Amino acid sequence: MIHKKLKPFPPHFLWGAASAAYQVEGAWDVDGKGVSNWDKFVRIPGKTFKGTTGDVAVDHYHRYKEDIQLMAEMGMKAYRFSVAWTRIFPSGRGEINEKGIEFYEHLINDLKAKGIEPILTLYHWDLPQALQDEYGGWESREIISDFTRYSVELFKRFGDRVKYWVSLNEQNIFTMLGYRLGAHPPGVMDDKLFYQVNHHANLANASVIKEFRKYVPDGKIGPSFAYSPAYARTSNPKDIIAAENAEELNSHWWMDIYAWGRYPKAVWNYIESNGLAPQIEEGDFELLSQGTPDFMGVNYYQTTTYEENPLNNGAGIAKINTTGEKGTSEDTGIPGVFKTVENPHLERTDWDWNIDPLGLRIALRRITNRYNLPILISENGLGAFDKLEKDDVVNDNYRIDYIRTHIEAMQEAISDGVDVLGYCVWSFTDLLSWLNGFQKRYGFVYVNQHEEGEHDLRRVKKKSFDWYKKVIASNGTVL
Ligand code: BGP
Repeated sequence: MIHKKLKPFPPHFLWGAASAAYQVEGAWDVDGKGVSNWDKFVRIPGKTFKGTTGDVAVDHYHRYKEDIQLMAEMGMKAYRFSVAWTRIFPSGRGEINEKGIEFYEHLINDLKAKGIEPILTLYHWDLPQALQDEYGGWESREIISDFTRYSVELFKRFGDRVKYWVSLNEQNIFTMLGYRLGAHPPGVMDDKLFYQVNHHANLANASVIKEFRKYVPDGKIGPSFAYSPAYARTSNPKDIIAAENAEELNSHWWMDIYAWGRYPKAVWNYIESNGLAPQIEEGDFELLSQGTPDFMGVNYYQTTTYEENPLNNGAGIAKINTTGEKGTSEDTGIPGVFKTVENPHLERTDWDWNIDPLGLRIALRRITNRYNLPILISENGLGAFDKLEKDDVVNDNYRIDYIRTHIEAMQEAISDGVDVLGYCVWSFTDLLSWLNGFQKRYGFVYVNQHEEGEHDLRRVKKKSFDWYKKVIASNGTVL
């Protein structure tokens, strides 16, 4: 559909950028912070690119003032960040660490003073290690009350100033990589446990949303889902059903429960017949239906194309590209269900991520059609090798192209009738990429941080910085 005239972005549109505590803060053992699962995992040899850790990350903990000053200079309207649970409750529960509260207190106040709307993520993957050791973290239902207690503390402390909250960041990714691919902590590969862990995370998500209503009645909360719309490789019905399987298993499985408190039927019956269904207890679905969100947070990076995957000798779990050597990722699948395949119509990044702006419009329309909820684009951006040139210049024209085309697609979707609350680019400063180290960069601000060699952590504005500044100032009319 071509619109003769595009709808403008709404007047208070949240033009922003996003980050996560472990990826920016550093100061991993400072001011009473406890040890998280990531603090531990990165110390296991071979787990991250060149053994990178977030011990220092980009030192945002000590340099947040400078970073916020840069955000203000850019004119940013919103900043999405996450709280490190281990700063607030070093052992996950029990005594509160006031020093941790103080840090976020200052961060939030500083943002507000500069007219930047804070968007607070409660959980962006850094689980207190103490809870993993004590009861297996997400593997136990005990996590529900501990996560709720921690979240309620933040609602009480910051609910008067923070109006936008993200509950869980990319539950689909942290559980998939943690419990199916074994690539994130706790490094497990167990399909049945994967579904059980997800059920607990769903309950924890619903429980905090339910509590949120009591403490922050005028706020908005939702999870951030990593949505990669499924395409079929051909019009062969066998490829179409493979893509439908992927859409249901990889997306509706999570978004249906968030929005409606129920699991999609086809997936439930599939996992049940394969002995993978989670244990449900009385009252679970009641809680799930009471804890529904105000918006769907969407982290969009790419679409995925699927084809038929035979049951016998079909493709299974395969290698992911964490080096930036183009073409080193392999197609992956579930035998008898689907298999991924390269899309010949799309360019790929050096990490083999498809570049597909139109896919964002498709994503936004599909979510709107199915759930009819407002959408916060909580992440979107391009990971690339940036080059710091002479006189501190970074010419990241490829990033400008990526973001521009995605903003255009977002405006098309708004014109289609999608209610988009805001757009957070991943990321503001460069930061640590979980498995890819500091070489995979996303920021508008270059940070001189590397695995090896000179790294004085200085901040350098990239070309995209000035470009996005103009986008914001013109409310998306100058792209
Ligand atoms: C999302 C995560 C972010 C961020 C981003 C980029 O899945 O929510 O934390 O890391 O992806 O991913 P990567 O660093 O692997 O390129």
